[in-house]
Amino acid sequence: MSRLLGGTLERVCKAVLLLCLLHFLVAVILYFDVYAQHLAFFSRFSARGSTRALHPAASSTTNCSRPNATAPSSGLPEVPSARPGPTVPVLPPCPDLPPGLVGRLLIEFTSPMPLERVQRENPGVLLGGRYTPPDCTPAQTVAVIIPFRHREHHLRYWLHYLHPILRRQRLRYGIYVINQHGEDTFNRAKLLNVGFLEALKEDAAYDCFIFSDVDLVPMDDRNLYRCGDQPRHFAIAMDKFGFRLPYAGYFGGVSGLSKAQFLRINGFPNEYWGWGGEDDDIFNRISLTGMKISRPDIRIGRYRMIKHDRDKHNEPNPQRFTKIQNTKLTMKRDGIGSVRYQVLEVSRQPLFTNITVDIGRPPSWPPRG
Ligand code: UD2
Ligand code: MN
Repeated sequence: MSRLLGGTLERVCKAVLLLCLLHFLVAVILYFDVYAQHLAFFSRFSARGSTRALHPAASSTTNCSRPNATAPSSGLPEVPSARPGPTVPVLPPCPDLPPGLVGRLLIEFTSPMPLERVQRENPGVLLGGRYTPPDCTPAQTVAVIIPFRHREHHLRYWLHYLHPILRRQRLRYGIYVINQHGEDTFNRAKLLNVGFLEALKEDAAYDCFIFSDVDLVPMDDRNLYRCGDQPRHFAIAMDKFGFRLPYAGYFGGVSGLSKAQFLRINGFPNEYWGWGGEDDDIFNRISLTGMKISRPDIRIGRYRMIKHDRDKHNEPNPQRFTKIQNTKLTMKRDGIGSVRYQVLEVSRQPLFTNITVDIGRPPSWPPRG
């Protein structure tokens, strides 16, 4: 009897032991599954971290205290999660029409604008004035080139207004201030050529170049700073011209060319010293190569210019009228292929890259052509 009882007890014990073992096995399996999920979760985070390191501006945060603040929600489709493996998420292409644009903007140049304030307002902009949208992949990489000398006051307003606009436009961009060294006659177009070459040295990915005066701010963020299949003129309706195009062939202020378009016209002329004419020469180059200029809608292409006096080293160029008659002859020899200059300093500031350059001085007698 006791033997029978002992046998039953043994069987029960074995069954219990087996059950325990089974339980333990299930627990182990479940544990590893959860652990694997955790791993995937964390590696997704660290993948984002490394994207930030590669595209530092991706760490941008929305600062709603600044004017023209971006709405926190992007309105873009959710990025598919990287489950189950620890893969880097692929961001969707940026939409053609960026969500969250404001439209017409209030632009004024009376409130004080210390650089520290502008830096505080733009925490998402990375050293050198670089930015990459955190939530989508832009089709282009845009270098904004600003010809510059002694206009720090204008530059602060420009940075204050343009950084939030360019961010809202979901651009991957960099800002290059090309600062003419010395006090010789100013040469805007040559500085723009330098900007093209130097920006490409900084990042070979640039494929769109926006050339902007330092004193011009768009009044509407739907005026998208991108390149198209034709060279683009952005600043078509300025307050100083009564918000109208001053003449049909006007190409001054702010313009944009893709890398291919810029090379096709041999870049800009280097031989326009002093004020005026260089923008007409660029217009001629575009027409002579059979391209057409594209423009935004007149209501969207409005700009405010910061009032200023003519700089004494940017006096009207007396040769400009004859020079613009000869673009056809000069554009082959004078352009991006013939620009000579010396970079004196490259300094990456929080909101822009400053490149100080010696571009020489005008010849003491008028060059041929
Ligand atoms: C007009 C055009 C400009 C150009 C120029 C003739 C407009 C709004 N702009 O400018 O695109 O065609 O005529 O050359 O019509 N700059 C300095 N420091 C100087 C001088 C010039 O930084 O001492 C830069 C700065 O970016 C400035 C730009 O060059 O915005 C054009 O010079 P400007 O503003 O003195 O001449 P403006 O307004 O007549
Ligand atoms: Mn101006």
